[in-house]
Amino acid sequence: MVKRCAISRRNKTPDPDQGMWTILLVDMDGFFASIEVVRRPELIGLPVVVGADPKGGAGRGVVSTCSYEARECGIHSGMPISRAYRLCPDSKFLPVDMALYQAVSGRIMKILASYADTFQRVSIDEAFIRVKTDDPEDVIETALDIKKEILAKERLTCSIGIGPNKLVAKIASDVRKPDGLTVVAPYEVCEFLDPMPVKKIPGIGKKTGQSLKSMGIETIRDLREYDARKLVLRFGKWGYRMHDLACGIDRSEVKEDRTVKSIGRELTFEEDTSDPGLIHDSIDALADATHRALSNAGYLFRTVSVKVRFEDFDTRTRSRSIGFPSSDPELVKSISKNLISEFTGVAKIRLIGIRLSNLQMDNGSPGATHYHPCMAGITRQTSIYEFIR
Ligand code: TTP
Ligand code: MG
Ligand code: MG
Repeated sequence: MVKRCAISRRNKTPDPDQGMWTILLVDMDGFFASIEVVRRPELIGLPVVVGADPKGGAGRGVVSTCSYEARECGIHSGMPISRAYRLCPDSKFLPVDMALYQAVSGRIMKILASYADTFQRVSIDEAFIRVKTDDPEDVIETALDIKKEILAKERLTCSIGIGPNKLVAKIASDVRKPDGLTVVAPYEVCEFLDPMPVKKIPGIGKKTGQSLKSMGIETIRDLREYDARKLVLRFGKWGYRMHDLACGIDRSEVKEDRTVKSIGRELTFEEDTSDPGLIHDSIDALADATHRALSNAGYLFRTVSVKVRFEDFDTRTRSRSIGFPSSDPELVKSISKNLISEFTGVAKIRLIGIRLSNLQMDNGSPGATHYHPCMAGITRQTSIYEFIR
């Protein structure tokens, strides 16, 4: 049954190269929280929440992550910090120390890259590793060595998914956590994916999930067995890709991405506000902080985006591009103010953010630095007081 899905589809032949390579996805466990526990061993075994200040339940902002002990109380990333406080007021609540996490991430990425034929960092705590072997014993040994080295050097655990392609490795990495290792051989792919809900496939979110449900498709097997032509009629090209993924076919390559895509900063107000003066000052402060990060990294920008989250959590973004690469902080400010003017006076605002993208290296900049894998696409959330006090 398993092989049939990959081989019997006339128009979907497996990648001829697929047998030679194996892909690992390494994802650190409870990353920010685990790093905090390493520097404060007295927190071992306790619920630890990293994120905004809960202020006795009245705090704003969100949970960045939490330890597995805190997860047992129902706390998770992205949850309002006030809710996390209500669920487990005895948790140790700690602020985000991004500089520390980036430094640890940089060292871990170096370790991971040393095991790879090709390496792709995906986020601050996650990377794909492609190794040239399809011998499961070899790959498992590599995975165990990676785990041992990270544990010995950083005292942190990770979970690893191993599969014939990125899709399978990614889904496998999440099957057993923390400190998991899940191996899916090419002939096991359909058996592995079939029972899972379709939302396990990257790109299938709430909306697509609902559309698929209305078509009677709930599991990956339902999707795989569905007529691909009908999916294309409904979803366009994405329907075809979705069907491929449900069959365990993913030809996307592990490739090193050495460019920083964007640099952003955002802040949550202490209280929802429609005060134009406060919004104006905050934009100035955010623009300065974002610009500082941009020039420290040695980049120029072409696009400025602003993000606004209203009191009801409705979130909007607007962007404007200029015809030339710039490093001018005043331009960041003026474009941002212009873009945000559409949203002021509408409703109270909870959060604002500025992002600079379409970046290129500023080779003439004295502050130019080489790419650091931890700088890609980072948004740092911070308290407004850090900027305007
Ligand atoms: P994840 O790998 O998604 O989560 P995690 O490492 O904390 O836990 P898991 O064991 O489930 O992998 O994210 C990596 C880090 O990114 C996380 O430690 C904190 C940060 N992060 C946020 O700041 N906000 C978020 O919403 C998420 C999902 C992550
Ligand atoms: Mg993680
Ligand atoms: Mg991750």
